Amino acid sequence: MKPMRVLITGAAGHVGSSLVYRVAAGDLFGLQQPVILHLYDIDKMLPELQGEMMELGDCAFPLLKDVVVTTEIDEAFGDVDVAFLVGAFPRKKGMERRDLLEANGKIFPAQGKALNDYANPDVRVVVVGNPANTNCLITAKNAPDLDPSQFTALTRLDHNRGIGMLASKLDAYVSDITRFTIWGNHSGTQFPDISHALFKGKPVSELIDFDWYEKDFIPAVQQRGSEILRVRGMSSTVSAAICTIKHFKSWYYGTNEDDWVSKAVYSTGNPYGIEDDLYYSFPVTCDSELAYSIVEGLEINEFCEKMMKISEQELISERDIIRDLL
Ligand code: NAX
Repeated sequence: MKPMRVLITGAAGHVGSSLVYRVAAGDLFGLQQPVILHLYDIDKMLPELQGEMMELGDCAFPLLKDVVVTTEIDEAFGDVDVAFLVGAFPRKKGMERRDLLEANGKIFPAQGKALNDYANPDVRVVVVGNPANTNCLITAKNAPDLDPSQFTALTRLDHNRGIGMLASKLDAYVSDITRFTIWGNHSGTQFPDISHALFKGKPVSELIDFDWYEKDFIPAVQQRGSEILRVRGMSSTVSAAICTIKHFKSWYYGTNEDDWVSKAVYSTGNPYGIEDDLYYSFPVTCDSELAYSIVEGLEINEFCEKMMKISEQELISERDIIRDLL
């Protein structure tokens, strides 16, 4: 079987290194498919990457055919089938969102060009590095030979955070909750929507108090990343890596019947009147290998529409800031 080449950028960082060992162990494609890992980071992280490669060797993963460790972009992106774009400049104290957008905006045009020029033309891309939705837009726009549907940004962590909190509120298993949605940006404006969510087939909205939903649940999901940072002085790592894998697996193997997942995908032509040319999180089903569709026909009430628009506006203003990079 031909090995799948999986690129992880920022592979020396917290999320990247958590991903590396899981992909090597077969978490992405199952226990038959060999993989070749491409580990990419900036020059000063080379010793970290080399240490990671030694540890991978020590694990003797049966499916790991080879490891490419590099700080050269053409080598890193060469022939890759899957690209997890995790590497990004971290937000520092006192930095505004605009500063972060500008700093990270500089990273992603080069990576879009490298995907365009060196990757497998059928590559699938998951952008994790923040601001993930707008970084995804920059990457896709700099890869004109690839289709915008080959690019996605991670909101699965937000989706799973929401399901986890609902399950806890309802004293239920997470598997009993379906049709939950994150709309919009992976940021404090994201909208966690329970208006179509079901608990064992019953509407969740009939089982919980709207006041709790609006005043406690929505801000808790929106601010979960900051809360983790506050509690332990470090942002999400393993949960981010696991949800990145879940995001890709839903795409590759398909979503469960009668359910969907949240993914930030290209908004052009979406059925909910969201502005074109953004990467916006929608409810998405995946029916066959590496294809997805935005769920159509959901009724959107006034409250939901207002919340969805807030996040849309934020994405439009992010796009305005980095327009020269598109
Ligand atoms: P770390 O600071 O631990 O790691 C980032 C890594 O990226 C470092 O090794 C750094 O050297 C590397 N890097 C910097 N510039 C690079 C470049 N030009 N090319 C390649 N690599 C580069 O951060 P970590 O905690 O791993 O988080 C990584 C990114 O994920 C951050 O942007 C973070 O905000 C984002 N997250 C996104 C999440 C999401 O749900 N979309 C959740 C988890 C995470 O917070």
